[in-house]
Amino acid sequence: MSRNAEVAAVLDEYADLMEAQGDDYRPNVYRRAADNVRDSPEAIEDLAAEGPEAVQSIEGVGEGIAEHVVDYVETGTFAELEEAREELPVEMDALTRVEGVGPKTVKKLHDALGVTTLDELERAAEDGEIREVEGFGAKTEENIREGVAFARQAGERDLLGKTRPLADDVTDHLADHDAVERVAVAGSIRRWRETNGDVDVLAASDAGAAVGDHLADWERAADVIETGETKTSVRVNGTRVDLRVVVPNEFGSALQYFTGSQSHNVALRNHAIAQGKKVNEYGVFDVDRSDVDDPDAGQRVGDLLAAETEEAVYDALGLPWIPPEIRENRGEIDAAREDALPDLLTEDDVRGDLHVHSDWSDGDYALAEMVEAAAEFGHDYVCITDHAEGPGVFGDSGLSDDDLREQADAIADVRADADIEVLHGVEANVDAEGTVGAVSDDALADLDLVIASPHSGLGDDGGDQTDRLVSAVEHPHVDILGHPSGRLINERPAMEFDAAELAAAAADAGTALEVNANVHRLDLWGSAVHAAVEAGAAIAIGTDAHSPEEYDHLTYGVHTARRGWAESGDVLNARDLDALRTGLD
Ligand code: DGT
Ligand code: CA
Ligand code: CA
Ligand code: ZN
Repeated sequence: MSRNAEVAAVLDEYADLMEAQGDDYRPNVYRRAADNVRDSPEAIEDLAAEGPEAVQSIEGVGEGIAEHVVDYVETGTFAELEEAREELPVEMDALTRVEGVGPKTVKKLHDALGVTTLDELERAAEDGEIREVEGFGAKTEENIREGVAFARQAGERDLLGKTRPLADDVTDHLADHDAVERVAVAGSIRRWRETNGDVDVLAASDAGAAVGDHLADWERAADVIETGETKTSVRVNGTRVDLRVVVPNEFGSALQYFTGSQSHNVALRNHAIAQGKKVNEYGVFDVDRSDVDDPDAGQRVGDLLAAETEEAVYDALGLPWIPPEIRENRGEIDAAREDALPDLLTEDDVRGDLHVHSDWSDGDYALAEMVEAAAEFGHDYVCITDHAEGPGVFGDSGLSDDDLREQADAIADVRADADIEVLHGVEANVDAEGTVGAVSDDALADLDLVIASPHSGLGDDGGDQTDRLVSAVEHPHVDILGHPSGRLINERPAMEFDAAELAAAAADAGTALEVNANVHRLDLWGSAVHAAVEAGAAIAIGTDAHSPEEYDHLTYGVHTARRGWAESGDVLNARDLDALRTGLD
């Protein structure tokens, strides 16, 4: 397997160490290089073997960084990194995972208190030592104490944005083998859960051992954890991949079982028992008419009713097939029994993207490029929503009233040449008081669409943030509440809020709640979307694209909305242009 992620992590560590020492410029250069190494389709060790010039073919990698990479690939380190580690001997990666703790904070706490690990940071916070350090207070100390617990869990589960493509690569690799009759992704990835403990893959074959070996022999499999007839586990890029191989005529029941969720399976089993049936990974069995106590029968007890396909498994239990996204034991079995399953949104239903950035704020591409890419993607319309000025991650790049007026003219020009409809919106900040700013109400009124998103004061005061979000959805010019919780998965916890109360307020105000499709956010998520759908609030799926390829994130947004039982009628951007405009008035 390639070592790109490992090399990128080392470049990031070195960037942090330089930043801790007060270097303001080079860290960003190294971080950009690290991102590009991570995303490069070429194996970094192959490039390094050719020498520094080959490494420099990766964008953003200059001569100096390329030499470090070559040294690192050959020897496991490079001289400057060792010096920097000696100067500040801390577990930088673990410590900076704590919300609000950056490299400079790490250095201050190291120099003042000798903190080098997450455990030591936690102890210092619990013992009240941090508040005594200059520049820190009791509140910061409390935030750090809370952040440590979150940082511990973070990193244990992988983002769907990493595991989903990996799972697809694994299934492609397995499908190449002649003895494989069927192959499918199972587990939490098939349910499109936003984080995953591992990659579960199921294959149908009569030659289990050969299929297991085929996975173990995959060039990207770094470690082989176990291998055998029915189960093989390997590690790819730090992620565990579990393969089960079953006989073809039990593929459906195995797929049902290994898709989960565990609580869905428990509920399904109880439903089966109530009918005198038994369901497990080997099939659905009628156990009324057979000797369930036969010790030789094992799990395959009674008359086999179904096993080959998932549809047949559910059908044998008197149920329609249930989409994996909603197999979370949130009422789907009752709904299936009553033939009242939702007709879930599909990607084809989505007509446009309502959350898109250009180089007018922090995007990297011109208006015309983003619009053309939206048309190529197949959208009927796109809404440009650059950041308004105000606090947030985008510094000084936000738009003022004047900028927005100027942008309106630029969009009119682009619209004239575009194949699709181009709407003009903005993404404004919602501050801790629920105020939408910093542009004026008049400027907001002139726009086609206004997204209000929390970017500042995210849970700083702790406690419930429902009021703040409700006042944003009640703002007369706000059409969409963007990434409502402000979470960054594994990095920053979601704000606390009452999903049902927010949903009711959004439904009353006619404001949509966003499913932000960025894989670091997926915000709102399944259960909160479900609350919105139940309350009759509209959902808006936005990719938050900052570049053309990010339009592809739509699929994550759609499947997340499906986890919340959303139908096309619930979704603002599943409407055609006329209906959308009516909704935005
Ligand atoms: P994850 O990996 O933590 O993201 O979540 P899952 O749902 O992929 O769980 P995993 O990988 O442990 O197992 C895959 C599926 O296999 C799980 O969703 C249901 C089924 N399964 C595994 N172990 C058990 C079990 O002990 N009882 C039941 N009922 N089902 C299980
Ligand atoms: Ca799993
Ligand atoms: Ca597993
Ligand atoms: Zn945005």
